Amino acid sequence: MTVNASGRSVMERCDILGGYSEEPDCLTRPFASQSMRQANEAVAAWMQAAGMTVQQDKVGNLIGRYEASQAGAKTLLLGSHLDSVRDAGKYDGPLGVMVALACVERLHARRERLPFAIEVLAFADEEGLRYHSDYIGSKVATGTFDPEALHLTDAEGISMAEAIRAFGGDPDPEALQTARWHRDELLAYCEVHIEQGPVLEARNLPVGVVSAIAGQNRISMRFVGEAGHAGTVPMSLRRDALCAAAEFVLAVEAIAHSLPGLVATVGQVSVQPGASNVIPGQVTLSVDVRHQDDAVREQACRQLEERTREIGVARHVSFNWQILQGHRAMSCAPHLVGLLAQAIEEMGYPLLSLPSGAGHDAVTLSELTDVAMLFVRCRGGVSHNPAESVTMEDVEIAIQVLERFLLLLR
Ligand code: HGY
Ligand code: MN
Ligand code: MN
Repeated sequence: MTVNASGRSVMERCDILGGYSEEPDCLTRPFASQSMRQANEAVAAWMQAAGMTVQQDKVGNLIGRYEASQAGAKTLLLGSHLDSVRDAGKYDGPLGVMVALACVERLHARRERLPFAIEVLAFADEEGLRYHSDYIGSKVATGTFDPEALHLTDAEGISMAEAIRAFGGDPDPEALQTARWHRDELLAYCEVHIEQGPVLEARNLPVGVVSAIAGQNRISMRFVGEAGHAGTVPMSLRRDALCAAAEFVLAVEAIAHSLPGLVATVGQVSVQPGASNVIPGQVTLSVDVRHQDDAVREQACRQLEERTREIGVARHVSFNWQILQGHRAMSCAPHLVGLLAQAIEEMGYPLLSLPSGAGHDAVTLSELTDVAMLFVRCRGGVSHNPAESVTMEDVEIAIQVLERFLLLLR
């Protein structure tokens, strides 16, 4: 099987998966949705054709296993996630699963087995679009899932437990807290992912090795003022929740600029009651804060909370500050970074090691085993956007680097 054929197959499969969506005119594939079911069915068939045994676990992760050359061998984990953000690109997640699958397919085509088993993982929820609780799939796989999340409800009021059950999974808290592997069974986890940033393109490099993944917090903020008649309440008597939120959003931006390396984003805002002739009484917004250094990220969260208090006092509005999730920054395993680096250099490409500002399932897997990530150049660094794109040439290079990585692990 030529690497060109493998590259083409990866691109075609990402196109096919890009067609499985909850929305007709854009790609939105949330956790435990019908479109996720379609994606799992397609990937399961491709895995079986590649000589893998396939199963879907209790939360909807898809796992394809390619046996080792001998019994009792350790297992190398590869993969990424199949869920998406809203109006997503088609490579964030699926590219990593398809490149991993392509490497197994090529081993199968050569009737080759390695001295370790390979499990290709297609995680059920990395983005947290439906429940704002991220890494559900990899947390269940690694036994780090918090069963409290089962009570979270989505925009339709469906609890996570109900969604898991409807998807054919088992929402039993005990079951969801039992790791799929014991640490001693594992060799490592390696994830291929688009860079989702501009660095590789700026350096004209097809791939790069990830050194570390930024820590992040996701916060839910609410300002509560007083709804009122837009025509009769004098400006001086208003407790306008949206004006407070607007001041807060600019404060988020200002604090992010003031701390080098910090990124902070308000991605969601909802205004209640949301009528044009009513003074907004309540505004709920999301805050995403990230940094490679946990101390700086924690300092930024403290500053943001302090600014919120100041705005609330000045505008006579109350506020609710709720940290939905927090992840420490993590470093990839040096020996695995070295093997990926060696694989890249053996192919004659200059080596670049770079940190990831985006979160990945590798963060969760690092609780259980050593992790490594390979970044693939994406045009303009654009991601979480339908314009996300990679070239087939770069995908072929990623396949070859991952293949060499497997051989170096032997
Ligand atoms: O938000 C992130 O970093 C990832 O795409 N979930
Ligand atoms: Mn993403
Ligand atoms: Mn991703």
